[in-house]
Amino acid sequence: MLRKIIAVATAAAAFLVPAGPALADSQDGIPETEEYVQWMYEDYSGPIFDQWQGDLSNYMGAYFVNTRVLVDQNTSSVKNLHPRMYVRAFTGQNYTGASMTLLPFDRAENGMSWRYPSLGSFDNSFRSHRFDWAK
Ligand SMILES: [Ca+2]
Repeated sequence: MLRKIIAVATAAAAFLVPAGPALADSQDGIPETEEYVQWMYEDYSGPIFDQWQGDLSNYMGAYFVNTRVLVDQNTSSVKNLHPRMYVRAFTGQNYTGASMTLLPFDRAENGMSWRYPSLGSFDNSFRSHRFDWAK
């Protein structure tokens, strides 16, 4: 009987204890590891939209944190904080249109980077994004 109680208690404890480190919180306004972060203005300034890992096929109903400002076609600087995955940002919904690739965090090569303080012709154009394991 005691052995059974201990087994049940152990199972309950295993269920309650998190399996690993806490995940980053999307849309809490804090840039964290494995997030794709968009800012309304250049140089990573102004309203912010931080999205942990998951893809977004459109930005309908997506607002910069603590604002009533839509993210859709309103981004002017970006960072990819994922250490291994690429981010592709698209000018169309559902990953269509022209796209720009961000390298994994802290990487730069061949004129590409993990961050862009301004977006040139892509300014105010992004409408979806996804994480990819390759460029
Ligand atoms: Ca965050």
